[in-house]
Amino acid sequence: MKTKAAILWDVGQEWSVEEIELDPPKAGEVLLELVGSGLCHSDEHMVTGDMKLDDSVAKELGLQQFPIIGGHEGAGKVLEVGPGVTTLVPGDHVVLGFIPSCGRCPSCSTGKQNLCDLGALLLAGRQVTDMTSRHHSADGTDLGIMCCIGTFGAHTVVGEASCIKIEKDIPLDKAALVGCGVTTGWGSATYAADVQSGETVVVVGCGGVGMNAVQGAAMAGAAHVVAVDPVEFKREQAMVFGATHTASSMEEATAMVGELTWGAMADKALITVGEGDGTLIAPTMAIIGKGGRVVHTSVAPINDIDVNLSLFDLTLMQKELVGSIFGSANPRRDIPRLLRMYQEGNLKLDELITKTYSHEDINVGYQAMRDGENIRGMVMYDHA
Ligand code: CXF
Ligand code: ZN
Repeated sequence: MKTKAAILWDVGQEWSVEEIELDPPKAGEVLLELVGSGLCHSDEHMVTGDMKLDDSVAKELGLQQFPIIGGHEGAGKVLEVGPGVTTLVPGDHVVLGFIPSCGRCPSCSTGKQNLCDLGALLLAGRQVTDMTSRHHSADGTDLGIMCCIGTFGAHTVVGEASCIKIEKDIPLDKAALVGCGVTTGWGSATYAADVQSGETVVVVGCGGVGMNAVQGAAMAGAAHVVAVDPVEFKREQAMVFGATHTASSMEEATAMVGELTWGAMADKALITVGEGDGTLIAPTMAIIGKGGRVVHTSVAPINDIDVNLSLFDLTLMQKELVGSIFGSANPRRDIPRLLRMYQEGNLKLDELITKTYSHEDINVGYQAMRDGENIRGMVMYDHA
């Protein structure tokens, strides 16, 4: 079938919205009509080249990252299922998890679906089922798909492992956000940081992920949630999502946390800035106290290895620095769970969407993200 998708032909270019040819689903795959897609910073990492594998590495692994259909925060309806699909039928509503979860690998079978072995294919851009492409440009070029899903297409074909079935009365545009930003932020606070009631928590960076870390920390009962962001609008919004205090810089936040805790400093800090940066580690480790934990959720440039960190302080203050992918959450449990919380009025999703854009205006949406205007922008597809 023919459909439209936003393609990144190479690093440094704009998203190009084009008609593409989409093959029918093969074994273990499903064809979806998507409602739209969140504009997450991780797709921007493809544009800047921060997530580009070295050519030699890509060649060795037999991967071709570009051209690629972006997008990894989507939801939609199942139109068709391929042979052997057992858990979905046409008409089902699904959220796409940005990490597939097969349910059978060692990680999935031990409650760590965010570490599913199929995640190894996240940057491969091909179908998780057989490493080939169902998506092709008008001139017949095979197109990769971001995170094995490519939600910048109005339709897509994905592996059953990427689909989380949800109730049909949940608005699909809100549900889409739970495929990445919401679960990543909320899980970073509740699972990775393991925020406990009464704790002091600092969230560094309040975009689509950080805002949900604020929301998760507040929900877990933190006494103080200090939201740090240089953008005033984001600080204001953080108060709506449960922050108790805001700061525009780490210096300001450090002084504030010192006062709030009578010098004990924070129990937990979460790094959720749009682009991970090794120079942020030392100031964030300094904002937590003895036995505290810093969770690193941001995606940093793929080849960066430099970090500034006081190993003296790490040892003597027995601090922890941990990474977290997908908020250390289990997509098959947590996506439906978060959506249930939304339906019952206990999780904010509507307030996350600052602005929606037409498919054609996707680059306008990304410019707004760069300019700090959006908590979450979304592109919405016209299926009329
Ligand atoms: C990212 C993590 C790295 C691969 C792409 C998706 N997570 C969320 O945006
Ligand atoms: Zn994302």
